[in-house]
Amino acid sequence: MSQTRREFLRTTAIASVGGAIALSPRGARSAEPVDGPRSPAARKKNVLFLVFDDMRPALGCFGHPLVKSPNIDRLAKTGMVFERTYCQQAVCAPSRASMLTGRRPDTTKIYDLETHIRTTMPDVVTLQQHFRSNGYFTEGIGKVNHPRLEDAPSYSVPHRNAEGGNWVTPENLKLQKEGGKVAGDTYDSEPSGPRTMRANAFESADLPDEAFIDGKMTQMAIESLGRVAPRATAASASERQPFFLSLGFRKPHLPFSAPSQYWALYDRATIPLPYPKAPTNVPDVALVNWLELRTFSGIPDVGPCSDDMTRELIHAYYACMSFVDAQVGKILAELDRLDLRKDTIIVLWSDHGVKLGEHGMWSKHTNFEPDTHVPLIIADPDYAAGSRTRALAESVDLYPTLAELCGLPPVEGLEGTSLVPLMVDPTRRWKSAAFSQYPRPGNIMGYSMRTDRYRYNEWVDRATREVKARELYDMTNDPECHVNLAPNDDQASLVAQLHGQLMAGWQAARP
Ligand SMILES: [Ca+2]
Repeated sequence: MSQTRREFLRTTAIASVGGAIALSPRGARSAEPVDGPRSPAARKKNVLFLVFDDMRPALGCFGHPLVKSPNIDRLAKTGMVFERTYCQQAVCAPSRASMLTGRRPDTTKIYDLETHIRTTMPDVVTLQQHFRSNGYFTEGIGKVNHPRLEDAPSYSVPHRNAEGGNWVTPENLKLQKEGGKVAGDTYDSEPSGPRTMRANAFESADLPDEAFIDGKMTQMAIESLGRVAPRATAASASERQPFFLSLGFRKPHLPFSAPSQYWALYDRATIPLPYPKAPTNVPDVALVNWLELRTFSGIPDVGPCSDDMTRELIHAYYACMSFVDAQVGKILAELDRLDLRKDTIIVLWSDHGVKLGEHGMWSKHTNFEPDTHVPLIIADPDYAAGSRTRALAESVDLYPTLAELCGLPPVEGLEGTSLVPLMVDPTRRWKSAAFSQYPRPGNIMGYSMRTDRYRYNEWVDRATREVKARELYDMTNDPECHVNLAPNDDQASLVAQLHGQLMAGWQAARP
């Protein structure tokens, strides 16, 4: 383990010693609403929802020692950092469908990248739709739902995407046309998509941000803010209309393409290598062959990435993190310029995390911590700035949280819990567990539970309910999950206890 990595783990451990700590900008322990909740007659707050793709919480404000994210860190200082938030399924479409409907995958029945929510839940009222039906102007730009799965009833105006592809350099555009790898029919548990040529897994180009799709989408969002600002700030209540703008970035998803100025922020030699082995005693069903990365040119079809390639891929991922961070900075500057910050809730969230070589694997599609752990920041001008919590949160909590923060009526059937009480008191008793799941071929579902101390997984035959395999990781003493303790005889009583807690499910874990 490198010095940097040890320091990071120690910092994380120290940060967790005191549990949740809320610090106001002046450093005082305070979590009371700054001005108290607004009266119903007060101006409705706007929502700016920043959605990222495959972003793990590798950010300065989450304690990462290397990633440079000054703009997101500044955003964090105006709101609350939820240090331990977990997605409900670590792949794009199921995670987004779950968050946007406020239901878990076993309710949405969306486990793949092809099923539209209106197929399985034709009458569901989505998060944005709820705002729209309560008088908000709702708009979606970029990857909010999974591509081709956008939902018209969610928006006041048609959803828009920026023009552009995954690569910008002549070398990669040529590879994409001829000579690149042909993406396979399937990878991991994902269903078939269109057969496309895959160029390199990363690229650096000395081009402006706007040459890349996320740079273009940022400009679209800035233009949109200019259009909605007059209505959102109208003096007359009859003319005033708040907005809910969802902006879905494509990065830091593969391919890791970013302007060269963001690559230049990092010294590759200082990037520590991840622990490259699967956990001892791990069942095969928990693992993936990371075919998503293997479909890119230059990546081996079998076997591990070399240490050099591992560092280059991580360097590329960090460059993408700083690239999207810079886009957040532009949007925050525009909100300030339009004087919208004082009336706008800003949310930063990612659909899931990724493995960057941990356990000898890449990308997502598992129940491991790097895949299920997501960044979440909520900055509401009415609540204490610069606060943090270690309480367990889930993506499915966002819907009831935003509805409550904006004074919207509650919605029946939501399966998350509003996080507003934590924004008032970050140290209060909260959920006893967060839940994720991931399907595998053969009608197997991996049910995963993160408690304060443990991650416990069961791989279940969905027809017979037979538990085919179990995993138990002690996240306090083994934070990188080197050893699956579930087969150990001396863990039997703990396994039995956690099994009971998993069976009781999210309903029993509520605060
Ligand atoms: Ca994703």
